[in-house]
Amino acid sequence: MKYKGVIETYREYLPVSENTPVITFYEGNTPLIHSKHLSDLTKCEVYLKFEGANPTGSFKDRGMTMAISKAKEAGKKAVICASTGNTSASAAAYAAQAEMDCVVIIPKGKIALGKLSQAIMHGAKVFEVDGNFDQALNLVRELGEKYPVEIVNSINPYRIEGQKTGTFEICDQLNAVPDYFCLPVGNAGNITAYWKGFKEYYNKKQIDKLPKMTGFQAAGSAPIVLGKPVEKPETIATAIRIGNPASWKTAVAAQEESNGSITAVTDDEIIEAYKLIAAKSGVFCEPASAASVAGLLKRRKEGKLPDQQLVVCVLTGHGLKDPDTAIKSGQKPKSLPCNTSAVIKELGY
Ligand code: AN7
Repeated sequence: MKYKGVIETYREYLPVSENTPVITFYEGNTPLIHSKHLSDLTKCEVYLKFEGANPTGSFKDRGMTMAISKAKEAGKKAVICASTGNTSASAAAYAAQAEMDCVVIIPKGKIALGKLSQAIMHGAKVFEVDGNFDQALNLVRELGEKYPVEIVNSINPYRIEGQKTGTFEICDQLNAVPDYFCLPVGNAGNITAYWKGFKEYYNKKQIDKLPKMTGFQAAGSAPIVLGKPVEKPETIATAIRIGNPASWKTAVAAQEESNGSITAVTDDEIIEAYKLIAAKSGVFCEPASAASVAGLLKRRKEGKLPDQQLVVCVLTGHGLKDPDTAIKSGQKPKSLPCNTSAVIKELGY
């Protein structure tokens, strides 16, 4: 069967009609990968949902196919977003297919190189500002009010609608519902979307239980954990360098209703998990994505997650998005003369 993308596959769950032009890169249908290594390590059954396999390399594509299709349906000529990188890459690509203008506001110097290259190549009008993501999003909100540009950040409800489809896929792929569902939390759109998706699938009797929503923020950017906005958020995981999440309330609701948790992981824990997932499970995700696994390992260590649970960690973006952090985190290649004995000597075989 030919896979048709998020909108066609989940049409009955989405606010689209026959008049909605479908702007798609056949996003979704991403791999759910069993990790033997992480399962052994945690005494749980751990699966990695690799959202980095989406067409622009992150989960944002699920929401963007909806947001851009609905903007096109409404006759909008331009879209705008603030971004820590992935939203802008996705918006720029979908806007290109829709033949719409895309305006991108990014915090100066804090966007991973891969993401910036995408926005530029897809022809977005990219502006960097002296400010963080939260300030950039305020600017975008103002511009969206004053000018006929559609905001495609996750404050756009169609983004949430599209992103919830990740839930349906996971339950169908597993043929079960995870006990614990781990994911990074930045602007908190994704945890909001996933929880909505689980509840909808439950109400439609596609599943018979709900998971515990287990979100993780970076310790230097953990407003929900601290219970107050962080004015100067910092973390190596630039994707989630966000101090005042737009979907704060719905993230807390997801945590409370699911009897889950939102806690913090340090940059060191993030980088350790980032390297571990790549080296031992063969999946290369970006640092922010590794917060889900870092968090799982931390909660296991703290005794806050029992044995033998079915766990899904969402890996939200591809490792190639941020080559700088990869190169800095790993071993540099060693220079050798170009002959066999030099290589064999190094290997010690
Ligand atoms: C890889 O691109 O906010 O909690 O502007 O890129 O739904 O915000 C990205 C967020 C996790 C956090 N993992 O998701 C943006 C942006 C990756 C991300 C998140 C982001 P939300």
